[in-house]
Amino acid sequence: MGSEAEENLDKCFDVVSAVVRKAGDLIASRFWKSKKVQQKLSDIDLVTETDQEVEKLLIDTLTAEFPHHRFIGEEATSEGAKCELTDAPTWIIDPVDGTMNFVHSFPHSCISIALLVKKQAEIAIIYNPVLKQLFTARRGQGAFYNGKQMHVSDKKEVSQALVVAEFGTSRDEKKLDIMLENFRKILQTSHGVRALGSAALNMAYVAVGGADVNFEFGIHAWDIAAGDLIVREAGGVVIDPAGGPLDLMSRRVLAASSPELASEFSKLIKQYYPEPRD
Ligand code: LIP
Repeated sequence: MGSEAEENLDKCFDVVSAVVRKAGDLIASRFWKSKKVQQKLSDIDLVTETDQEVEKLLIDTLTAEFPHHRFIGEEATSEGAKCELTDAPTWIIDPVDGTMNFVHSFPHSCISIALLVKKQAEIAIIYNPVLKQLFTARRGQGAFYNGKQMHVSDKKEVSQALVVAEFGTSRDEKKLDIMLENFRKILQTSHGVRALGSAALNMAYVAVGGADVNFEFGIHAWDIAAGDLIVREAGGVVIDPAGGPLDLMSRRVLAASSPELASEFSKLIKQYYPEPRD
């Protein structure tokens, strides 16, 4: 039998797995219908009623079971809640990552949720309820795709890599120029680049070995908290795009199947530092 803390994490995993399934059913039931959409920070940064309802369902359910836990949720933050990570057990939640895809019924959206304790990720789930793709990880216990253990690819060189990257949800001209330059360099040096519109699923695809590198400037903690643990538990690396450790609040991420690939890729791309930080 494990320690009390381990048993508590077991319970956390069971509770969150069940509520993610339930929330996924809600997303799936609305997926092919038209949605009520509102704009957030730009006309390509959207929120729907489903984003808000799913976040509420997740937070209400987890609060009822674990009243001392804290939350960083995408929608609560956009309504003014503080985005503050402390040592307390904290769930970091993106209720619908890939909202633009959800709005258009492009079946590439997911729930992304991670539990951090003392700022260390312990549990991570990414779930695309339309294609029924469930990616899970617990610290030290490996990463799983629909219940089967998964591993990153064996790629070590950019010339052999398939890259997933996004332009993101801002229309900032400076960022657009840097990204176009980066896409050009990646197209000239790698096997190809894909942009499917969900930061969390991009990381999950690196974890499952479908893609070899993912990077993005402008994401938020809720886009990458689950993907970070899932990629690392699948044997990959997650770092700052300029090299060095990932800073969850920096709005920058680079995930890769090997340290060699991450290092070569980080030297290839032009850097961008989004403001403000989370
Ligand atoms: C978005 C991602 C998108 C990424 C953005 C943002 P949202 O999340 O799905 O792929 O480029 O940076 O993170 O707003 O749909 O939850």
